[in-house]
Amino acid sequence: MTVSTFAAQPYPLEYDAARTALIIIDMQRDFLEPGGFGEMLGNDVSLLRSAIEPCRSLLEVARANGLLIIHTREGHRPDLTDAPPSKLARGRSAKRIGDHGPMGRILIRGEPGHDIIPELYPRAGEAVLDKPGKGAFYQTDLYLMLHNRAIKTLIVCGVTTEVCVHTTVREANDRGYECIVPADCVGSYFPHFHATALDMIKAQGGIFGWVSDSASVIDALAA
Ligand code: C5J
Repeated sequence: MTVSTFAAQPYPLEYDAARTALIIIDMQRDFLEPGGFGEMLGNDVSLLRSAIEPCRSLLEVARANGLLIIHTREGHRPDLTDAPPSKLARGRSAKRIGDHGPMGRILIRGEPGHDIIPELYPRAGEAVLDKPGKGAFYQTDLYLMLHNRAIKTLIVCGVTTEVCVHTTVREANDRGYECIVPADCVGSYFPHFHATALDMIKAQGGIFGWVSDSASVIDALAA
């Protein structure tokens, strides 16, 4: 075991690269691309797109260092049997999950908008985890994947900071994982939620985890 340290808040985080995974949450075309579902709902997707380049740099270093890499996608079966009626009804918007959107059926597995953006596209051999909920542990085999590789530390990136990233960090924290979130590798349509969500993670001595930045995490992994 080789112990290294990530510079982070509220204090440096010790980790073993062999027991560390990079998890990239929901960097999907429908959330991030102009013309997608996110923009159709009136959101400014540039607020999410700023996370792409830092994520790409971190992904490259994680690949070079042999970290376990897991990409997630939020979405549902075409027949919507795995989508709670409350989620389908939410927002009362003109377009809902399963309806036809600019990039195919919205948040449906196999549709173009559901897939991961080209900049961060998974390589052969990297795990892609389809999740029906916000948290990456909910109704997936993520726990099994991490347990079988004796993973202890999770570097959590992706979108959106206060929704799927936060839910996953909370789920991971309750299961005993130490999560570090590079602030520039996560994004939200709501800058104040983004800032507060990061503050909440590192508050009270790191109640949910640690907050860092891509440069610090990359420096540590590449050292
Ligand atoms: C994610 C969402 N990925 N905002 N989903 O955060 O509904």
